[in-house]
Amino acid sequence: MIKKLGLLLLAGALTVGLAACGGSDDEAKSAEASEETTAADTTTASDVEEFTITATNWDFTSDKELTIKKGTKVKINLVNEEGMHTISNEDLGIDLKADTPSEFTADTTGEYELICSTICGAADDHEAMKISLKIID
Ligand SMILES: [Cu+2]
Repeated sequence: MIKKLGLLLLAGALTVGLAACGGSDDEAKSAEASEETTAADTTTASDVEEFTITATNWDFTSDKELTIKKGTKVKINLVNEEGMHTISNEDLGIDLKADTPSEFTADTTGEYELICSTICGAADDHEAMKISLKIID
């Protein structure tokens, strides 16, 4: 009688153990699924504001004043219509090249200056290549 009870307890413990395993598997799967959903959501176009800057010698032909709402994810592209230009701003972590878009989240309000970071001509011409980027509340 005591032996049988022991077996029953053992069987019970095994069942609980297996059930727990099954449960955690399901949890892992549903966690994976929700991660995939979240990843897909962050890449939707509406979530990222995209700008394209076009540069010539020695000016920008696109908007030279950009205004972005705080919290926005931003993607900036650069097209060199003439010459070789790159754009940077250390505070925002922008290091933009013609074939490499730069992405950042606008999380600190303020006025930033994006400058041409390639010496693309005479100092006066090169230094005149500036874009103002405002991050507002
Ligand atoms: Cu330049």
